[in-house]
Amino acid sequence: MKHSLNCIEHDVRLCKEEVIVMMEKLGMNVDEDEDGIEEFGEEVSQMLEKEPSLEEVEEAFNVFDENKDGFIEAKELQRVLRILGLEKNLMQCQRMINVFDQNGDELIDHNEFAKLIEQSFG
Ligand SMILES: [Ca+2]
Ligand SMILES: [Ca+2]
Repeated sequence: MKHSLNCIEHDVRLCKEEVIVMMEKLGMNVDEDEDGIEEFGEEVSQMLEKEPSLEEVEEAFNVFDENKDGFIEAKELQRVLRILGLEKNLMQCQRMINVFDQNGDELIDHNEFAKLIEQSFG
């Protein structure tokens, strides 16, 4: 159990590296007509450069939380990863969410997201 959790955490960290690479690529190709990607890219790279402030974490959360219900679900994570060029199936996204889901509702709330940022990017 412990072992598999470590693997998942490793997975998440791998994803972070992939995201950074993708953000760099996006940074070079932001003249596409996809509104929001440029802004999203800036926010993510700012987030990665330094300790994110509560406000920045909140902004990032809102990027993920497409339907604005205050929770990030697997589908929403999948959507953001897809924007970044990472194809993950729903089960992989759910697994990533479950690593940081502390109250067992299979969703990431604001508090859990803040911890995720801390652990993944800190
Ligand atoms: Ca949501
Ligand atoms: Ca939760």
